[in-house]
Amino acid sequence: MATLEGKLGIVFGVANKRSIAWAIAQAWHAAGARLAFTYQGERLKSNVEELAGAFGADTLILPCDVTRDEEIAAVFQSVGSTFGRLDLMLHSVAFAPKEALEGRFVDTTREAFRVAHDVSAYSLVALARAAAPLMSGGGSIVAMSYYGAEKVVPHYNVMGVAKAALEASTRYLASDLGTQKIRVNCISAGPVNTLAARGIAGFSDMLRHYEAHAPLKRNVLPEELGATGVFLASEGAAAITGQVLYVDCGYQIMGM
Ligand code: 0WE
Repeated sequence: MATLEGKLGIVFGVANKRSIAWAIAQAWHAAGARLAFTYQGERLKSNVEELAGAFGADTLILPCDVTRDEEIAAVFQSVGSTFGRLDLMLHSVAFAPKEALEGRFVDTTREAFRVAHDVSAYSLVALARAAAPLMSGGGSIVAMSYYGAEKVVPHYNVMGVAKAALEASTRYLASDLGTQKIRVNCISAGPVNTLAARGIAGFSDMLRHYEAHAPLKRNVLPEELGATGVFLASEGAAAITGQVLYVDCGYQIMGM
């Protein structure tokens, strides 16, 4: 495995042990990175403290609602004074109101559209802008996407449009930040049974559909997303920026 020895990173989006953010954080940590974590709301504070606390009692754990500029500023203030520098950032944050992920896309309200884009896409721009001044030796920013950004997946609806904005933002950020040796990429993951997927009608049918149709005839494992996260953070990916990497057992290449 590539080494991230001496690298300093921040992880947005751990909710519990099943989170993709946690899988990538564990892989970054195992490769030698020192990490800071943020949590969204008091509800998730103890989960993140219990998980990230395993990396040492001095692990930096900070609250961050990514829709609040002052909370983002406070996070990078703390990271700056504790780490002095930053090399890695993981964005694994998304939200659309539940009603928007049911029924027809055409019925998406202005408010659901705004919230989905604010939390799931604009947040990458705001976090990248705040992280960049700390990435004095260059850096790697990784964001999580999904196939619904490019093709219609039933009920993914406004989240698909927000992921399309996230992927386009990745390209514009990669262009702006390339001169500072900061790379920005997306991992487009196949479906994973996380808190975000729980309660989505038909999710287990979707897992079976991927098993039947993906070239590898199975679903992606969280540790495989971790390994891709390590690759994108490593020197092996030094010439890769602005890309969407499909980690989906090949599902995305199929036409039928
Ligand atoms: O990006 C996602 C899910 C993100 C998500 C999940 C929820 C559930 C709870 C965003 N907002 C909410 N809001 C809630 O209230 N995925 C890639 C997983 C996912 O979600 C789907 C999928 C897949 C796959 C929703 C409908 C159809 C497919």
